[in-house]
Amino acid sequence: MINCRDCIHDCSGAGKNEKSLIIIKPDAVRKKLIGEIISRFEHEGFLIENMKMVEINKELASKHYGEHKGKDFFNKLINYITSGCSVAMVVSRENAIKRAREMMGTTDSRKAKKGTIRGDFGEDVTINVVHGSDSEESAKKEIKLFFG
Ligand code: DAT
Ligand code: MG
Repeated sequence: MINCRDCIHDCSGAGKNEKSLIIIKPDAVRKKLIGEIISRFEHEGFLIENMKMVEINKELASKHYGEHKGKDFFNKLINYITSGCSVAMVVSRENAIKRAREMMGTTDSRKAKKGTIRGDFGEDVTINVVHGSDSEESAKKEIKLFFG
């Protein structure tokens, strides 16, 4: 079996191809939103380059959210992201990072606009459906953390 990212064909289309790590978080998996969320990315021209279901453990969660260590919401965040299965995926297109974050909506789902993923399906600032990398540097780090 070969990974899509290793295949010889270029399915990405024109333009500068950028990658982002997207996580479909446990609340979205429980709400059976995996297909809906993947469809939204595909309809916006993202290529799904790699994908897996993952039960994020405390160690992986602490590494992924390392920048928030010491903040008052850190334990709540770790308990939530380790509360069930997630789907991690590497997606790509032109301006992937910015476009994915626009599609996700703002961190607090209650403030996210309707039509965004968090605005449509999120509950609050913790239970907010999806993660998306916030810079090229974070994307590289996060993709390595989840996919090696
Ligand atoms: P984002 O997920 O939009 O990139 P972030 O990187 O600032 O937001 O924070 C990571 C996660 O931490 C976020 O998805 C939910 C949680 N979080 C952030 N700010 C919070 C706050 N003020 N209260 C509770 N949880 C928060
Ligand atoms: Mg972030």
